[in-house]
Amino acid sequence: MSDTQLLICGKSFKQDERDRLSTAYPAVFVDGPGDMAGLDSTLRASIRAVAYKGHAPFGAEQMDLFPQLGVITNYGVGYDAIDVEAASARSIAVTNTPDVLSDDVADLAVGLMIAQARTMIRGHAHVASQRWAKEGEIPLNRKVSGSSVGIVGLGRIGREIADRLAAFKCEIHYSSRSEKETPGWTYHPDVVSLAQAVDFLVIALVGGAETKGHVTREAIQALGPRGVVINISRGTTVDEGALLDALEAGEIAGAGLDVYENEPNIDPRFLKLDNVVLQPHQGSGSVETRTAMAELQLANVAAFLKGEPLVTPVN
Ligand code: 8YV
Repeated sequence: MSDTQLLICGKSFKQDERDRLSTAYPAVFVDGPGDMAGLDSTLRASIRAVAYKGHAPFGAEQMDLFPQLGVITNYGVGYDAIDVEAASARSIAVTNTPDVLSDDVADLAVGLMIAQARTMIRGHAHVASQRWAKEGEIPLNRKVSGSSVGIVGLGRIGREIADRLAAFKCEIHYSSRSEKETPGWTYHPDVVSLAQAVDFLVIALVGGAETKGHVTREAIQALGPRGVVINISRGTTVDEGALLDALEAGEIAGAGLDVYENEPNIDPRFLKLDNVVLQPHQGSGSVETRTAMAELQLANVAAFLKGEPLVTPVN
């Protein structure tokens, strides 16, 4: 019988995060869910908790490898990689790391809007390549303050984005499953009417099957030639082919993206565009926030192993 109760799964865990977990509890590490079956069966039989980080699917097949598994603690607010229904059916709890990352993700969304509209990437290249002195100013660009913005999904992160943009004197519109109590923001029951009403469409939906392709080709086209798509949620929430078609054809003005359908090997069509600002899924990636996420994940592992209530349960 092994005394290892914790499985740390995810090659994107930083060494200090792994160390913190394995100092707290005897642990074994695998790169991803695909490596779990390779663990020794005696070891698998003793695992009671998984600390997971990543976006590779973690489903019933993997859960069934661990007869004593009681909790999967996800490092991240989005748990679309984990089959929560399969976990619930096996009485396995799932936890995530909400709230602690909302500020960072909202900051990045606003940063992407400003970087795209004010052509900051071009501006940087103009200075760095010394063209400024030779060629003078870059072309005029586009004002963000006071513009009309549509938030797709007014959850915790969506609200943080809206609050920030309200301070930028933007006109706030939103779509969500139901109308929320908001300070004078305009509700749209569907994403097409939302897109018609605004210039910037900021996607802050949860991921997963439920929201796959939620921002449709029709919605992207409804944005029109001044429209900019900002996505800090999951690549799956947008019809990515339709987005690329619209960007290439100039049917919309541009995009600021932190997430893609195929990460990290994104569609090469993105790389040829000059109307986009692309980030490597770093929404929660500040030292402060990642530390808070790691602590919250460990707190959930600890609560479970001590038989205490979970801090941030999902199911
Ligand atoms: C990732 C995220 O968790 O919280 C989320 O849903 O997408 C990110 O914070 C992070 O990149 C680690 O995989």
